[in-house]
Amino acid sequence: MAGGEELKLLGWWAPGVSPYVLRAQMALAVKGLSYEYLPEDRWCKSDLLIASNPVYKKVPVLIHNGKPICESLLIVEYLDDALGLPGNGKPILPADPYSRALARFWAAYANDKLFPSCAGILKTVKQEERAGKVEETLSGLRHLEAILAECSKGEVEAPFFGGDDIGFLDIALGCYLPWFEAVGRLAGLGPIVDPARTPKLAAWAERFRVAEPVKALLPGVDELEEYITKVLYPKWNIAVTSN
Ligand SMILES: N[C@@H](CCC(=O)N[C@@H](CS)C(=O)NCC(=O)O)C(=O)O
Repeated sequence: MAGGEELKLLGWWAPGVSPYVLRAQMALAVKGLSYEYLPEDRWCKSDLLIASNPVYKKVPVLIHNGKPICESLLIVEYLDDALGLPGNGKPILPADPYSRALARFWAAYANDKLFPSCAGILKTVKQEERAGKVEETLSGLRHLEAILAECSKGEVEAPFFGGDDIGFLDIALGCYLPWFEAVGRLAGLGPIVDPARTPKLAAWAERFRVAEPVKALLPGVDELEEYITKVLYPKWNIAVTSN
């Protein structure tokens, strides 16, 4: 609980595997806010989750002084708006309106296009469809490479999309890094964020992975692979094959 504020996060039972929950946790960590983590189970959702997110019944949901906020990107923005008090870390969103709009655009792109394409690599079985998903993913990463180059146009290269500090787009994209790695391994593709194809993005990923305070939240890729194959493959009706 932060300075009289009550914060609860409805999250996932398996830590780190939901990029959306991870995103909310990263934002809370960057803000230095403490909160109560309430794990949810897909097969047995709590009354609190159903009451808090009656439309989608999905996590994460942040509950701030009893008021629920749904959708991971909105939670990140909300933390900045509602709890951007002095002492609660630096702002996550850029101050400049145009930079804010750009950060929001690319965060939505990562959410709606890039990650579904990447997860789609594992969900598609037909060779041709899978190759299409791989190309969509790599093309998305090339876009982000260009954006990162744009953010780092100054004389000294900025370490993050947010400049010297982790910002909105860093969190929006960084929560997918374990997934990119796991998908690359499971699909036998090698690194998806590959220094040979997208060198700036690969260097950013390396910096982000070890950055405080997000590094402690990132799951091990072995654990994530196990979750994908044991929990998600059956849900997606995918037979486990040895790669
Ligand atoms: N667009 C949502 C996606 C949230 C989402 O898909 N959450 C998954 C966990 S990874 C969930 O709650 N799944 C439960 C279900 O589908 O019933 C966000 O960004 O918060």
